[in-house]
Amino acid sequence: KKTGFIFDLDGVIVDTAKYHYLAWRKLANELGFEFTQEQNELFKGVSRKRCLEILLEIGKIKASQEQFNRWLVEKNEDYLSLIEKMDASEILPDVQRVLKLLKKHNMPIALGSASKNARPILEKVNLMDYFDAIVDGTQVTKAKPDPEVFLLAAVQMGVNPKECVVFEDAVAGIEAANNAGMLSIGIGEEKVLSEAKFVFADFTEMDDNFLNRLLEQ
Ligand code: B16
Ligand code: MG
Repeated sequence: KKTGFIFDLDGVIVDTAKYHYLAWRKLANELGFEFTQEQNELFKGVSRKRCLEILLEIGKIKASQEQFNRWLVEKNEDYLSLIEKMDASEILPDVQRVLKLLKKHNMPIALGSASKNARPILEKVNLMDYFDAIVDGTQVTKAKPDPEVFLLAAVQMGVNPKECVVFEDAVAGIEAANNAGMLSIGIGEEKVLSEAKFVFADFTEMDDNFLNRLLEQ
């Protein structure tokens, strides 16, 4: 029996949140208002479109459909230029140790991300080879906390959802994992990710014993 392991991207494998933040802040400033790092917390795990809706609510700005779509493109172009030079040095601590241990035990591994830029990012940081399945924002119609992204990852790995483990940094992502009937593991702060079955500050806190127990569950 195999356990499937699903990784979120932003905030779990790499910290792209800082680049998303810079791109959203640039747009906000152009539109004449401030966008704080604290407000950026609301954007984690949330789709690009929903992020822009929230940003415009913060700035109290009304937009036509055409303007809205133009700003979406503009933000993404800025984001893409910011992540252009990303490399393996931006992989978060001990991510490779965990991926290697799972690979050593032949466990299926999937990505479950809301980002439409997930593939190019995995390529830049050179982690593509670890993944048996990649489910991203180009394939799902319902955003986290809907379980769609993780259920699709389970299908693509050929594993029962009840036998999947999800690593997530966003509240909506933990909810999505729970809604999928999967074991949710929060990466971040315990008080924020209180709905998760287990929480670790980062992968350096998760030892091989814990991982080995997950393989056997
Ligand atoms: P994009 P994840 C999410 O990635 C980010 O957390 C979120 O801030 C972002 O808006 C979303 O991807 C969409 O990203 O604009 O690149 O399509 O955490 O689900 O890996
Ligand atoms: Mg995330």
